[in-house]
Amino acid sequence: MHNLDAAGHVRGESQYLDDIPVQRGTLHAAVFGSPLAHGVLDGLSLQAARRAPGVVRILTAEDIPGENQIGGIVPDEPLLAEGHVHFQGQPVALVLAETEAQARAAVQLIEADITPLPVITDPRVAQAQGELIVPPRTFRLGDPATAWADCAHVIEGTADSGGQEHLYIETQGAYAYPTDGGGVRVHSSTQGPTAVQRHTARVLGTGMHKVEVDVVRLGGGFGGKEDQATTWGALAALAAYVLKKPVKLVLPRHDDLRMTGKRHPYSSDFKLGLSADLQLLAYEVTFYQNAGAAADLSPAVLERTLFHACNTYFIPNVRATAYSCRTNLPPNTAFRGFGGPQGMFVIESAIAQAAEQLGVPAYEIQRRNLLQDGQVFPYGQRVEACNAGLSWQTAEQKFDLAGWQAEVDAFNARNATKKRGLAVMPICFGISFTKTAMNQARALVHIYTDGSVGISTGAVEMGQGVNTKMIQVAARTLGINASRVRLEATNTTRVANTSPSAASATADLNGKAVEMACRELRTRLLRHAAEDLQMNYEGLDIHDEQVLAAGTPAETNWEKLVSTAYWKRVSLTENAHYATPDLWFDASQEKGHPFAYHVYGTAVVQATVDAVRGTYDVDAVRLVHDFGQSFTPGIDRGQIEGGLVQGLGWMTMEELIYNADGRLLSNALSTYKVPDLYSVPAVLDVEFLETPGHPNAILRAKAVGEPPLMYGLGGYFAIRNAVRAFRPDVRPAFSAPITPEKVLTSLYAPAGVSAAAPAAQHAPTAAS
Ligand code: LUZ
Ligand code: MOS
Repeated sequence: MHNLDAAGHVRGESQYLDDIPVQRGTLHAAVFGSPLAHGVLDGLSLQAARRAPGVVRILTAEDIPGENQIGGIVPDEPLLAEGHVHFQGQPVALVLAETEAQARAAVQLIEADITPLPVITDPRVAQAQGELIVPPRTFRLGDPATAWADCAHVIEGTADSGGQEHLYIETQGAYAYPTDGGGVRVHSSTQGPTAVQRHTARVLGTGMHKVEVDVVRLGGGFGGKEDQATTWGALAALAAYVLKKPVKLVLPRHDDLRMTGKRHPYSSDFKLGLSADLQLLAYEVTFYQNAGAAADLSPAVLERTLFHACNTYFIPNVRATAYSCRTNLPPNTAFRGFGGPQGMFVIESAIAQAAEQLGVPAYEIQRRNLLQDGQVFPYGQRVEACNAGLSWQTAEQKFDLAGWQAEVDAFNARNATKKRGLAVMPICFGISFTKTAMNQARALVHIYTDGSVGISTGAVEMGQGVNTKMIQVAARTLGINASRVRLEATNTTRVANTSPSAASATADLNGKAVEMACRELRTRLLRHAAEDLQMNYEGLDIHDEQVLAAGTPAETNWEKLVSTAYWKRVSLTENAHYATPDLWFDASQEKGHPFAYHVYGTAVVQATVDAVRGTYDVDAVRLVHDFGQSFTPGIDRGQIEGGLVQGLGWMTMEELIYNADGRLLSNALSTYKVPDLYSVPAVLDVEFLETPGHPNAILRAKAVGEPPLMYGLGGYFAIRNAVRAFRPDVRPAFSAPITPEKVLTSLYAPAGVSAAAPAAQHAPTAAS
C-alpha cells in the first residue's frame, strides 16, 4: 500500500496548519524573545510597539490568568519570562496585530531592560558549578573497578557530539480561537496534542475539558514538536482567550531556529577495557548532557542515553553515569533517537580508538562483542530474539565485507590525494517510551451505515506514514478495502490523554488499539450475521468485503452486514485501549524491562576524502535492517533512507555554533548546512532481514522511525578511517560533526600530534 498522503503532497493539496482558512477578525501574533542569554529582567519598554500600526495588544507574563508554567517533567519553564531570562530568544512578550507583518515590525520596537548575569554554554562548566537539571543517574552491571585488572588493554578518551536542528519544513505554529462556553480550540503543529492541551489549560487556569487541540498533519517533527510545540500553542490560546478573538502564530524560520531547542550536544569521557582476544570486558562512561536553560524532556533523553550506552554489544562490567547540565541555551529537546545516538557515538568512538591503538580494524572488535540471546542489558532486561549477529553476518556476506575492504585498500594504494574509508555500524534500539506509563493508546472506530469507516487515534501524521498504517491495520482486520477507511484528524475530544507521537512507538501503540477495536467490531458483526443468517458463528469470516462461511461466500457482504446490523440496533462504534504488556522499570535499582522489543541492523558505509581539500563524499551505504514483517515496505524503506541521511547530516555537516554569549551563530540555512539531494549516498542499498518480527509490534512489523538515524554514525567513522589512510600517524579527536574544516585540520596536523580539531580552529595551509 502506498503512502496515502503522497499524491496530496506532490500536488500541494495536503493541508497544514498554515492552510486552515483564517476567520474574519483573526489577529496575528509575533514573539519578542530575550536579547540576552541570562539576566534579571528589570522591565520592558512597550510604548513604541503599542503605538505601532495595527497593534492591538501586547501580552506579558502578567496577563496569564492561570499558572505561568509549561514544564512537563520539571516545573522550571515559564511560558513568558518573569523576573529572569535564561536564554537568548526566550519568549518575553507576545505582540498581537492586524497583520503578521505589523506584529513582526512592532516586535522590533520593544526594548528589554536586563541586568546581565554570567552565561554558561558548556555542560562541563555547568556540572562543575552544580547546575544540574535533575540528580545524576548511574547504570551498573558487574564491577568495572575490579575488571580493569583482568584487561589486557585499557584505553581512555573523550568524545563530543554536537546538537542538531530539527529543520522540519513546517515551522512551529498554532491557530487558536474561542469556542462556545468559554473554551478554546487550538490547531497546533504538534506531535503531542495532549501536552498542548494540558499546558494550555494550566496557563489559562481552566480545565482540560475546555481546551480542544486538533492536528491534521505536520510538515515534519523529528522530536522538535514532541514538547516544544506547547509554547506556541499555549501562546496563541492565551491571546485568543484573553482577547476573545482568533489568533494565529506561525514562527518565521529565523525565530524558529533561534528560539527552539535542538538535539542535545554531549561531551563524554570513556574508559574501555579489552582482553587479549578483543573481548570487551569493562566500560566506564560519563555523559555531560547540554540540557539548555530548562528541563523540557532532558531527563528522559538522559535516560535513553544510558539505555543505549553499550549500543549492540555485550560488556559484562559497565558503569555509565549521566549528568543533565543546565546551561543558557534554548532548552534542548527530543530529536529522533532521543539521546540514544549520543550514547552510541561514545561507545563507537571508544571502539575506534581501541582499534587504532591495537592496530586492528574496528569491525573485528565490533563483531566479536555483538549481543546474543540470554545475555543481559545493563538495565536488567534479558536479550531475546536478538538479531545483532544475524544482521551482521548477513551484511558481511551480502556485501562481501572482506572484498570491499580489499578494494578500499587497493584504491588507497593507487591514489595519493583521494583516500577511502570503510566503517561498519551495527545498531540496537529499544522500542517503547522509557517512561512505562506512556506506553498506552486508544482508538475510536465508527462504522457508518453505508459501510465506510472513520478512525480516530492519538497518532499524529508527520510525514512518517502512520495514517496509512492505521488504515491498513483497520482494512486488514475488518476484511474490507482500504478505500472505505478514513483517518480523522487527531483531536483531543475524540481520543483523550494521548502520548505524543514519538519513541518510534506510534504505529505500534495506536495500531494495536485500532486492531483491538476493529477485531471487536468484526466479532460483533459476525455474531449478528450468524444470528441473521441462522448460521454457525464459528467459521464465519470477512474477506475482501465478502462474508465467508467455512471459506465459501455466504448470503451477505460488508455493506449488507453493516446495514442489517444497524437496523437490529447493533453498535457500530468501538473504543479500544491498548497498553504494552510486561513493561516495568525500577528507577531506584535502574533495572527492569523497559522495552517491548529491540530493533537491530547493520550498515556498511564507505566514504571518500579529498586529501587536498578536506571535502568528502559518503559514497555508499549498504545495510541490512530488521523490519520484522513489514506491511508497508515502501514507507518503511523511506524511513530508513530519511533516517540514515539525517544521521549522516548530524555526524558530518550540521554544525550548531553558539558564541560565549549564548547566541546561535549558525542561525540561518546559509550558515547551518543540512544534507540535500547531493548528500544522499550514490549507492544506498537497503536489505530487508527475514525475521518473524515481534508480537508486540503492529502486525509484526517492527518500529522503524528512529533506529535508522544511528546508521549515520557509520559516516563519521568511515570519513575518519579515510583521513587515517592518508595520515596514519594522526588521531583526530572524536568530535562530531566531522566537517570538512576538521578533516582538513586533521589531514595537515603537525606530525605526531593528536589533532584536537575544535570547531573554530583554522587549518594550516595545505602547502605542507
Ligand atoms: N519520548 C519520550 C521519546 O517521552 N520518551 C521516550 O522514551 C522517547 N524515546 C524516543 C523518542 N521520544
Ligand atoms: Mo521523538 S525524538 O520520537 O519525538
